[in-house]
Amino acid sequence: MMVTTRQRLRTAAVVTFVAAFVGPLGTLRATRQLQSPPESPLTLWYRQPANEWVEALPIGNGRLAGMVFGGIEHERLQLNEDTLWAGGPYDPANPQALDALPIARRLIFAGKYGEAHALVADKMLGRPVRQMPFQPVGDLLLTFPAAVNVDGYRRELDLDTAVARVTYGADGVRFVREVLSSPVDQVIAIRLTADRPGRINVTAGMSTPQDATIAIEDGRTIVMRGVNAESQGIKGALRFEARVRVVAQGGAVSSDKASIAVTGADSVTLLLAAATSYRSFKDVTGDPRALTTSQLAGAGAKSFDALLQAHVAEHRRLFRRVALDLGSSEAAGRATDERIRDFTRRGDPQLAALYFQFGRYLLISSSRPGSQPANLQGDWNDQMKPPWESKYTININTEMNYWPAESTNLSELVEPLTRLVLDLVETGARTARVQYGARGWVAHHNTDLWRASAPVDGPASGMWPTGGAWLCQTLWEHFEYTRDRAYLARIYPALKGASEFFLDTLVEEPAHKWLVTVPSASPENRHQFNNTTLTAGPAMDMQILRDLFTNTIRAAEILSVDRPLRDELAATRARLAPSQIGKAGQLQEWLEDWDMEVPDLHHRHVSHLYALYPSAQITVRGTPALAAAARKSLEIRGDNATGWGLGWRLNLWARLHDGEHAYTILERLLSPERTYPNMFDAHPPFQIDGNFGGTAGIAEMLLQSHGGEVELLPALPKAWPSGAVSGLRARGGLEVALTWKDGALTAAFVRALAGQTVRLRYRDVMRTVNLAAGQTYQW
Ligand code: FUC
Repeated sequence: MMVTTRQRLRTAAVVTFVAAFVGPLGTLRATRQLQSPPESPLTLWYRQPANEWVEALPIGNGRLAGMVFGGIEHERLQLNEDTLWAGGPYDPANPQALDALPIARRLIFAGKYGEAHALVADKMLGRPVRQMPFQPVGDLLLTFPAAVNVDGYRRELDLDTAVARVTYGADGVRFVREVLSSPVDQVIAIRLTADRPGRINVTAGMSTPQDATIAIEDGRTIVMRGVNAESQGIKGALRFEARVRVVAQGGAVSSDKASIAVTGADSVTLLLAAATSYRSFKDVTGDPRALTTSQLAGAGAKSFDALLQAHVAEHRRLFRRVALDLGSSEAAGRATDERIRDFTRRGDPQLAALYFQFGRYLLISSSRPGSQPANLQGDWNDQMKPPWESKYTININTEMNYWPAESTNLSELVEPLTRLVLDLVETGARTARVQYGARGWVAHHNTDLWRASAPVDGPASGMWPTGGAWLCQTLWEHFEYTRDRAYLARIYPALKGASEFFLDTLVEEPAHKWLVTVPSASPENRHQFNNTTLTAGPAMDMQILRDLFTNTIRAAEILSVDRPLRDELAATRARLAPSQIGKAGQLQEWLEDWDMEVPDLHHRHVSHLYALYPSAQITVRGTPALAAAARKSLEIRGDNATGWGLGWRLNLWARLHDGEHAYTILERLLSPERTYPNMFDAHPPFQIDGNFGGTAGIAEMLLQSHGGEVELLPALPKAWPSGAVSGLRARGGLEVALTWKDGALTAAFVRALAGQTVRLRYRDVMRTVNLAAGQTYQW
């Protein structure tokens, strides 16, 4: 008999003790009465304000994001708008690359990797050699009077409502602060209330690291107006504006040059709008003033309760599609930071479920139709020079961000990535033409707001032409899950153009006459020669191109177009270098069997295992010898990696049907070394991909759908003996609910969104069922 989370929480709610701490953001010295845990188990919560940024709680509507610190006397709401990046429209394609290309190829085939590296560095990288950073808007700062006799402090983020809340008592009054970023009304709304009238006193101001001015308009609106920064010689071309309207219920409102003060109010509502002049990667003629003014006018016409209701309803429409119960324990009643600290030691299945749902929450909050895709930090960044520019790294990280989108029923959130790829079809065509003399389009290992597509950073990471092709696979997955033919027609030019680029640039390698990419790399993993990654035909490239060509052929068939192209792609696919098993029994990462001689055997990237996950070219049942080799490679790489490195390994072990090993990886991911107190993934530093890889991995442990089968509980670990999940999606347009007990399936419901024949598997039992659209099969 399982004890429900709610029951556990009730037991834990009676704890009281005296804790002493001093935070720089408030004078909270002694909390006499500990807050009981929040009602909803899907809540992150803390007994103290955030001190570090990675303790603050993220909110976002896909576009407008904030980090809530929850200080008692000083609230800091750190703000991002997802089009506020440095620079302006630019084209980094380097015309010198074309002449250098054949030389680089000859050098690589001759084993002169050092010379090739020097040539690429000199002639083939984009100009500028780095891309533009994503940057913060600034902070909204709320100052409250000195608080005395503080008790019952709690700071929380309710994943089910997408509202951050701070509650505490001071001098006998209970204060509540609620913060949300509404996808409906396009504003951040903050409400300050107290349980006694006339007790809200607050001063609101803003600060920013940007080149901006801050002023007060009409006595009740703070206006920050600025221009974005230059970077790498690319001048800032954006204008941006943020507006904060302060509305007091009761009390008095006054303002000085840059702040607004409210005294003696019953409650206060603050509405914040922010926008830039970005319209697309080539159009910066938007009007941030008009946008923010109309957003404030729209939101200002509604009550906070009306904003809240619309916000919660829209959030729940997506969030509530999936419910996951992995069981619970006493630990579930404790504060989130304490639980992360103790996850491995105590076992805490509900924390794994919370982590899973937090990943879904983050995707809903950072990627919605009309917004930019989730970048390396989702939408949350407080630095002008963030790690790796907080951009789109497309040699694993951006793809990983979208791994949970389909399987955890958030399909429409892929839309921003679809649009990014369609932009790259245009910018990447320039790079293909100028640097390779090729048709189609290409993107290398990074892109940014301006859809830059040339190789950047340096030869070792940048000289990899397969980033765009991998992104195409993410779009193809959207079709696989939805079978949306109109979507397929929309993305077909991307698939076709990416394929054409490789038809024009694949080269026959001298030893076996296979067709290979060159110059290229197995992302970021240096081989043993000349301290470089540069090579020809790394396994990952061959795998990605096998998928790309196969998908393009199938798309052309479904759409009844391009017959000759299909034949050409099939013929070219047959000549790609095959998967090879090396002398250690491993899946070879390169054309040659170098794997055991490389400087870093435990490298974080596991690029050559792309074929096992996210692709399904290698499967345990379909290709057992290759699956065994992939397993060997994974063992050689080892279990220690960056946050996203663990996220990938988690999915790989799930695909190998090894639930116990997958679970040990999850334990590493959910440890304080890889998860910050606010549950953000630690590369370290913070990088959001590990969160998304973790969410996808948990789904993959419970349900898989590839190789023509839907498999129930393929990698269930002992740590989750009983549980239930509903709303997971499987390829083909299926929705699945499962329950299990004592480690065995008790029931499954499989609903077909479109009529089809489904092959269902649980362990060794296979059932083939014919389902009409809307019909549910019960196992
Ligand atoms: C890739 C990785 C790094 C980091 C960066 C953003 O280059 O190799 O670990 O995640 O992306």
